[in-house]
Amino acid sequence: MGSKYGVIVMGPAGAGKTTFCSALIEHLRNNRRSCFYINLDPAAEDFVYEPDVDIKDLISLEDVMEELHLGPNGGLIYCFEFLLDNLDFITDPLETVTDEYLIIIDMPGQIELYSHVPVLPNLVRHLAHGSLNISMCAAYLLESTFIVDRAKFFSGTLSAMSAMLLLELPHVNILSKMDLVKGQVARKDLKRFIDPDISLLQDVPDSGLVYDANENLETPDPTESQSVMTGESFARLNRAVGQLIDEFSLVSFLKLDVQNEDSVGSVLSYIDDAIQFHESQEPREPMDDVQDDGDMG
Ligand SMILES: Nc1nc2c(ncn2[C@@H]2O[C@H](COP(=O)(O)OP(=O)(O)O)[C@@H](O)[C@H]2O)c(=O)[nH]1
Ligand SMILES: [Mg+2]
Repeated sequence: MGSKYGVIVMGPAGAGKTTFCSALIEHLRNNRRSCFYINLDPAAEDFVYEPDVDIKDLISLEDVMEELHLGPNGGLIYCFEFLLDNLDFITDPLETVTDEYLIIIDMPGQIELYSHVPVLPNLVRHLAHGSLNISMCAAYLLESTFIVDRAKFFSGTLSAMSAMLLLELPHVNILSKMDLVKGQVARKDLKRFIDPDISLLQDVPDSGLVYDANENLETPDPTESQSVMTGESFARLNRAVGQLIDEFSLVSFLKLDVQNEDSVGSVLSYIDDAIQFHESQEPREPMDDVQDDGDMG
């Protein structure tokens, strides 16, 4: 009986997923909450908190690449297919995890996982809809430094949306590493990224993203990379992407500064809401909170 609760932390490589997981674990500990940490990145090495389950104990990406002559991306997909064939590795330890725990799943950054390869939806189906019946949400991280390059930001937003549609889970989008853009972006500009405003793609004259009916009277050489990135077709593609994001209007971001406990706590409260964590919790006796705490000063 009882339910289980979890969050799957996703996003491109280097977005700060593992760092966010550590900050989340620390925050949970400080607030006397339990967590169960699962690492599914077979290339991850350094952890502040040792994972309770680590895919590296099942399969080594290095071995896969060497023995099957695969690159890192193909190797990773192989590892996930292997995991799906050996699901007990992850489902068995989860059987005994109770409803007070937050299960945190730290994912690799390979973008194909979030676009068209079906391994992740399969895994999620087993965790969320199988006998484990984990109430789960997805946290998708995007680096705030992407804001500097608007086309990059919108392509990142598109990948967040793709993951959202692929997994059909409650979804929390997070703009990570806010410390890196602090003081560099005006508050009102930042707002247009938090709740993406597609006109951002149109008001950067020097990016070539502005459509001007009088320009390009001569057709540029389409094979030149410069003309691809500044030409009208690139601008039109961007506008189409922007419009798509706008029409779905599903993507908005929470700001995350991992160094800041309040910021981590605020993101956690969105995750808790998405999985309806608090609804399940038994009211605790005040004495439960001070147990095993010798220093109550
Ligand atoms: N300045 C800053 N750096 C960060 C932050 N989060 C992560 N990093 C750095 O970004 C790099 C990638 O972080 P990591 O958590 O391993 O990303 P992952 O690949 O998504 O798991 C590491 O060098 C981190 O130290 C952040 O909030 N601020
Ligand atoms: Mg990582």
